[in-house]
Amino acid sequence: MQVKPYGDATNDGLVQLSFTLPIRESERAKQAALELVRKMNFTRPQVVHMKGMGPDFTFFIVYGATQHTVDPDDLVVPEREFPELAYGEVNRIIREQLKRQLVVVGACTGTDAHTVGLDAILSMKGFAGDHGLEYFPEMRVVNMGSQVQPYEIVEAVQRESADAVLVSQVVTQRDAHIAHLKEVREALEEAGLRRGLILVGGGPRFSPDQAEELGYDRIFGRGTRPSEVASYLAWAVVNRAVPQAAEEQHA
Ligand code: B12
Repeated sequence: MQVKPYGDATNDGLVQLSFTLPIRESERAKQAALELVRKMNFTRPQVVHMKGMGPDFTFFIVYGATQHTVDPDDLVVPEREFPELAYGEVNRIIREQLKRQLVVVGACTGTDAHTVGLDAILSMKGFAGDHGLEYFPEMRVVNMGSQVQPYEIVEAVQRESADAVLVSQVVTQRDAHIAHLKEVREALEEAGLRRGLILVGGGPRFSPDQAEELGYDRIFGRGTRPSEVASYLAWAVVNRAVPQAAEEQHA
């Protein structure tokens, strides 16, 4: 069934857009916002909010109607490759497969100082009603915090005999998140540590389909819950046969 956005009435196609233009707040700025939205092929545009952001910028919220429709049943939706597991299952799989704790090193790399997302995944307290990885007795978590350089991650992987590395990137200006994730992967490869390691990246502007391009095993995006990451790690222990290399390090 074809569907269309719903605003005031079914199928009116109303969409809300927000953006900032690099011009001073004025009637001309408002007209520019309306014209821009018309150029995007929205009809009946209305500026419902306009606010100066300092002397040279203006923020807008604009409503406009789209003519486009979409049939959700026609889409090919990527399936998640791993099942979501309960807390006990995650612990059991790790215990039975590894016969020791899974060692997880987590860091926010490069210049990025946003640690809240990484802590949400790693810390005992967790996020959105889920406990973080530290809560799992079969995991040992080393949280390196923010602005960690790739060589420091390499050292930590060697020192801790890590099975998994979790890298967080929140700032995306000039694609810094992409560059920083690649730097970590390259440093691990150069040190001969990539094979047998579960390499996971995450942050609000990533999506799982970026894993291949970045050379990561899994990428998590906005709103990730710690239980999803725990489930993935348990799945990866079984399906990615992590551990040949790691087993040797732990021996
Ligand atoms: C809090 C905050 C800060 C705090 C950070 C405190 C801290 N200790 O983390 C402070 C004040 C220090 C800060 C500083 C800056 N910030 Co700031 N900050 C934010 C803010 C408001 C919230 C971020 C947050 O905590 N989200 C909550 C967490 C739980 O969500 P999350 O990070 O998305 O994490 C989840 C997922 O993404 C995922 N995830 C994240 N990492 C990982 C890793 C793995 C392995 C996995 C599996 C999952 C995962 O799981 C998490 C849970 O679901 C955002 C705006 C926003 N509303 O998002 C701006 C924001 C991120 N900041 C921004 C900017 C620009 C900055 C500064 C550059 C500002 C400046 N000019 O100084 C500096 C940068 C400092 C630096 N060197 O990094 C911009 C980034 C813009 C961009 N596109 O890059 C944002 C988006 C604000 C904005 N709209 O402009 N910031």
